[in-house]
This record gives sequence, structure tokens and C-alpha cells, in this order.
Amino acid sequence: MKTLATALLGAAALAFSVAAAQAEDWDMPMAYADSNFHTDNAKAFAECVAAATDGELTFTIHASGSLFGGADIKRAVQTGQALIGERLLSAHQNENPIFGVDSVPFLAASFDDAATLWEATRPVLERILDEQNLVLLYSVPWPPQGFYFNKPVTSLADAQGVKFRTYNAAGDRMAELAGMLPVKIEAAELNQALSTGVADGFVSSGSTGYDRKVWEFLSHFYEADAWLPRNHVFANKDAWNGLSADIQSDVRGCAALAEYSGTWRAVHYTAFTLGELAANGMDVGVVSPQLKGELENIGATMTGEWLNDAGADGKAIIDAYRAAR
Ligand code: PCA
Repeated sequence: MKTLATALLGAAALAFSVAAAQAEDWDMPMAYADSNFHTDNAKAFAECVAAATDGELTFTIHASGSLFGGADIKRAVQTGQALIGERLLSAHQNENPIFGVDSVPFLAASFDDAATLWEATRPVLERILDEQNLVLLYSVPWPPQGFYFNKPVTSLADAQGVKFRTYNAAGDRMAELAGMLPVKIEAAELNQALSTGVADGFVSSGSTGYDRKVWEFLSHFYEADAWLPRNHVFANKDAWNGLSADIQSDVRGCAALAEYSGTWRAVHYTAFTLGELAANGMDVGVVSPQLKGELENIGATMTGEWLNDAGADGKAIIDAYRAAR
């Protein structure tokens, strides 16, 4: 009898230790403010996964570039230094032009068009990321991109020589074609760049202007609706393949939910943050017709350049996008 009880106890302990050994916590580096809607959305995603898996898989979020700076997050997840992370892939357009499809100026400049472009892009991007040891989980757009300055700017002539902070190759190229001086800086370092005069203008959404309280440095925000770049959440493929099919399916379900809810958060955050910029004293309004025309000319040049660089994959995405629009 005693032997049986000991054996049963031993088996129970073994079962418990197997379950305990399976529980995993993955660091999740993110580049943007702790209060940003992408970060908030990822917190809800992590809660969803923890609940769905009964705590067998949890994510620990590190916001504001605190674990890895934005530029290092993709590599960290590829190499397994972190097993899940979020990154604005258009910042890696130099690796593959497809990463920049969401930032071709005026190609998809509304939430609806951005969603259509994303549907056309997703299968191609999943394949490219898979080849880089990454599994795409979900993607959420930023609000439409506009321009911040420390003076009124109604035409490109007014912007000549402005030191212009950007976050990706499209921003650099646009600034260059516009006669400005681009300087690439992560959002987490934006305030330092503005306060030290490294930059006196930048491209972004109302969201980042609000998150970073840029009214302390700049006076004007011009809504240009130039593009809606996306953040993408992806996992390390080896770690992903080590998860059970049940857990993978839980994560997929939570990811679909996060993509949906994150997209709506972006829509609502747009009006809210533009209102906050104005409430804090900034001059907020749409770009002048002249500036809009000048920017659209630059956009047409850049669309041609991008299509040229992006080859067959790029053409397939754009054809699918235009057919679905
Ligand atoms: N905010 C991020 C990317 C796009 C946006 O709206 C930034 O400025 O870095």
C-alpha cells in the first residue's frame, strides 16, 4: 500500500514538474512609449495569451526601447535573444524593399487603403520573414503621417534646410527630395534630438507628437496623410516551433484579436491626439494645397523608385492592392 501511495505521489510530482517545465515566459521588446496605443494593445495581447494558455505562455513587455532599442529588436528576435518583439519594419527597407511597402508616399494614405494594402502584402511578408527565422503574428498601422515644424511651412521653399528627423528610408528620401536634411532617430530619442537642435522638424503621426509632448519644442503640425506605416509583432521561429499546436492556436487567436483591436485603437487615437496637440498650443491643420501638390510630385517619384527596387514581389503586391481597391 505504502509503495503504491509513494508511486502515485511520485507520478503526480512528475506530472506537475512536466507542466511547470512547459510554462514559458518570453521577453517582448517594444520601441514605443509605455502609454502608446501599440504598447497598450500588446499588453492586452499578452493578457489574452496568458489567459488562453492558462499561464503556460506569458510575455513580459519592455516598452520604450528599454530592453533593445528599436533598431535592434528585429535582429534580437531573429537570433533568439528575445523570443517575441514588435518592430516598424519599414525601418529595415534596406534589407528588403518589401519592408517599405507601407511607407510609399500617397500609395495607401487612408485607414481603408492601408487595410487593403496590408491584405495584399501579408502573404509575401510572411514568406520573407519566415526565411529570416521569424513568424509574423499581427500588424497594426500608425495613424496617417504628417509633418512637425517650428514655424509655418506652406510650401517646400519654407522647409529648405530644415534638420528633419525621420524613422525610415522613405522619410529620408522624401526629406532629401524636399530639400531638407534628414536625420534618422528612434521615437524614444526624439525629445533629446529636438531639445539639442539635432532636429527642428520631423515626420510622424499625431500619436508620437502626443506621446512625446513635442509642443514643448515645436509649434506646427501639418496633416499630410502621406502614409500609414505599420508595427509588426513576430516571434522567433525556432521558439515558435517548440510550442504545442494548442498553444500556437491560442496565440494565433489572440494575435487576430490584437490586429483588429489595434487597428481601431489607431483610428480613435488619431482624432484624440490631434486634439491634444491643439489643446497644448500647437497649430494643427492640413497641408496647404501648394505643399500637398509638391509632396505628391515627390510621392510619384518615390513610387517609381520603389517599384523598380521591389521587383516581382513588389509588383505582385501593388497589382493585388489595385485590383482589390
Ligand atoms: N510614430 C513612429 C512611427 C510612425 C509614427 O506615427 C515614429 O515617429 O517613430
